[in-house]
Amino acid sequence: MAIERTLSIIKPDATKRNLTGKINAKFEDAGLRIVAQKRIHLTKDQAGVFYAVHKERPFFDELTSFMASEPVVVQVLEGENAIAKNREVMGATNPAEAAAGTIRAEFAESVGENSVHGSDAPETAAVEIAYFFSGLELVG
Ligand code: DAT
Ligand code: MG
Repeated sequence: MAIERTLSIIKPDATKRNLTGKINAKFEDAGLRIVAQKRIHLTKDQAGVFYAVHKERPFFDELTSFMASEPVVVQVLEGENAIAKNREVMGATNPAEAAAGTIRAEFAESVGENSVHGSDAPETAAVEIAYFFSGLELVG
């Protein structure tokens, strides 16, 4: 297994409820290291570029409005097999289907407002990390 980096976002439903620390504890307990982190307020257009892969989906407008509704915390997580490990800690997209103990099972409000984003593959992780962070901001 390789040391990987993945892009994580703590979404507006979670920042609004002051859950950043509880969610970060889940990452750290799973052995993921937060090597970069910042709180930003995305515009709807910036959220649209980030989620461009979903632009033809019926929920795209709802998704980008939601992501721009409140600040988010964007972060880079590092560790063994970090991309898959983070997806495991997050739980299924729909919180009703998320395994017990996962972030989405514990905190997500709905399939749309599901508390966290995590990259799904090495290629998307590289693009998503570069969208939010410069090399100087990544401190391993
Ligand atoms: P994930 O965030 O687990 O990678 P995804 O990439 O399929 O899931 O979708 C991106 C986000 O879009 C998801 O976190 C929430 C929203 N979304 C997905 N399916 C949805 C649906 N059926 N209704 C509303 N929002 C949805
Ligand atoms: Mg996805």
